[in-house]
Amino acid sequence: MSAITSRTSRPTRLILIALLGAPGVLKQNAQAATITYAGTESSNGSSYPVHDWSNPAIAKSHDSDGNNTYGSAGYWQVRPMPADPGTATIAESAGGGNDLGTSAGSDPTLSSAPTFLSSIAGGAGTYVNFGGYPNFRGPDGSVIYRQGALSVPVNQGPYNSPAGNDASHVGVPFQFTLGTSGKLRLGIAVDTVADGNYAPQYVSVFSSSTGTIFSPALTRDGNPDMVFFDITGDLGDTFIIGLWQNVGTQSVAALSLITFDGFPETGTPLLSYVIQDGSFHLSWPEETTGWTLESSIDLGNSDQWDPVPGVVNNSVSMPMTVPRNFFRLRKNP
Ligand SMILES: [Ca+2]
Ligand SMILES: [Ca+2]
Repeated sequence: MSAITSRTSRPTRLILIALLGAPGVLKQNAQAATITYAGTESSNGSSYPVHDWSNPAIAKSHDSDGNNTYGSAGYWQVRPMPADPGTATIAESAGGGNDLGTSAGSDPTLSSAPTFLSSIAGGAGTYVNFGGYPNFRGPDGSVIYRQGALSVPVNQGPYNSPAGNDASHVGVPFQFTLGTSGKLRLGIAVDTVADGNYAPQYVSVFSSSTGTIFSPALTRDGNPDMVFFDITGDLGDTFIIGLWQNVGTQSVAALSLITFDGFPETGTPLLSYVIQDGSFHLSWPEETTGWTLESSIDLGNSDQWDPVPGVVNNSVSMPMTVPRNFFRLRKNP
């Protein structure tokens, strides 16, 4: 057994140097939004990652920020009820621009708004929660509810879709606008009302600068699906979600859960060190590119910095042979 010490730090100096090395890094140029389909998580009758969206004990395939729960940056869980409500049901109509049920007098939508949104609004439809709907975990990852939904008419179109020209209709369950620039992963849970007829064939996200970005075709089988999109945008960018059903199958489509997750910060990598067996080991995240590790043995007099040799995959080990040594990551010009 060897003694190991570990510590991470993000000194102010390192950030300052990073900015000097990359002039303009703080400049916020307006850029066109981007939308990318990121994957679908499905419950299938023997595995329940969608039902367990907030439960870190259940493995997730598409969590972007590494804590194994969806909705870490914010969520709306539409109109859940006690798990065994007897004959109680919800069937309440809602106009366009509604608050997604957060102000409902009984069994309201549970929500935590992400800091990067300036607004979010539900589409016209009906809040529903009936016997036989699946049980979902609550936001605490533990309490079990019978999950409700916002059911919207799929009555716009026909429009082009992956199924073909004028092959599908669409309804809009919600839209949101960013209050700051950033990158987020949006999760949308559908096929959540125990009947695939009320599930969408596709989920889409639209922005004026990207047009409509579709998911692949979903399996409309009454087993919940959670569709993820990665979105980058600037303050004021609006994103409109669509639920699609092919011509001849269109009716209504239900939305039960909206989640937002962030991404690990990539602007300034975290430099970590470990001392093990008399060697000093420095590293920073392997996926980070564009930084050079430099060292100086005397900050006060010369401020002389030299590249550290032997770095492989953002990692280097060196013997502890000098009385003191300073290290920094410098952004490559
Ligand atoms: Ca997460
Ligand atoms: Ca399904």
